[in-house]
Amino acid sequence: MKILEKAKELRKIIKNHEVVFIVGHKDLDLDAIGSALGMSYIVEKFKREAYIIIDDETFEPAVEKIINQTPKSRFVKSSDLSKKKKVKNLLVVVDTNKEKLLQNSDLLTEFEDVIVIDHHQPNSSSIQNGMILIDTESSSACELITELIYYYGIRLEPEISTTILGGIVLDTNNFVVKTQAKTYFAAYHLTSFGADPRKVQYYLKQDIKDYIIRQKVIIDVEIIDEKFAVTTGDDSVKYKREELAKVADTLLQFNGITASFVVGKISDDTIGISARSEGKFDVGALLEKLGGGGGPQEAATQIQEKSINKVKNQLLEILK
Ligand SMILES: [Mn+2]
Repeated sequence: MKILEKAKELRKIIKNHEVVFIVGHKDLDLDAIGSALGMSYIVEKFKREAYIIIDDETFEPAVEKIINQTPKSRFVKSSDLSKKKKVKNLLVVVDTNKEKLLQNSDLLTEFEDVIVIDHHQPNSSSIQNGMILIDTESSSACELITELIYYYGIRLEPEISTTILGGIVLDTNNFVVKTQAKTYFAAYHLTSFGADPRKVQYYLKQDIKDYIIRQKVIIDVEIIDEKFAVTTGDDSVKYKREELAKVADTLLQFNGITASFVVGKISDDTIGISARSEGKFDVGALLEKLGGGGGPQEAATQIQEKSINKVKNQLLEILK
């Protein structure tokens, strides 16, 4: 669905509440914090109070930089919600649509009114009640928030524009993945408010050790049928799910590769697969056969298993 079709209704719902709480997924990334901050500007433009719920104890470097430059009064822990609540409270979920992925997975029980603004594929465990604004065609939650900011005619400061641009740059992998005309338009609009692409690159500066770990995963790649890139992580390394996804994104950038699959240990007894596709080959449908899911272009699964090779062989079987 297109978010702008619901923009008027969204404004009405926000104005019908006194306080709006905004929450992203656990392990905040630049898209989650950027869209949450952008949403808080929209809410304040409508003269309502806005707080971002954060329970994460540690932050990845980009998110830490953003949080440190934002006034503390913008954030609230879910344990302190009652101090900020008034009679009419609204919860806006950004950058996820799954209850169990929220900063606090019990949060929904605290709110009668809920809005979800997201770009991820919904499934049976997605939030059902409330106003669900999911556009899986969009690159990022930050792109959706920028569309709203444009529609409502809200002017932004350079700092917050840079943060929101950062979310788009992260989720498109520097305008490579899921980038369409409106993605560039959002980037143009944010840049017109002074968003600084060099500062985005500073936010996204990566740890060289993580980079080397990812390169080691890439080195083992096998090309199947001249179009599928399949690679596996080291047996002794536990990978973050987003690290596997980044490797899959990278593999898609090579000539002839239409889909990529990265298999790696994500905990002692769980193996993850992250898959990416240019779109012709539906990786979501494929990974459903391995208990996972997602969209045609992005999908993942987690399998209770200790042997990476077993999982890789299962994957190869299905690919054939
Ligand atoms: Mn996102």
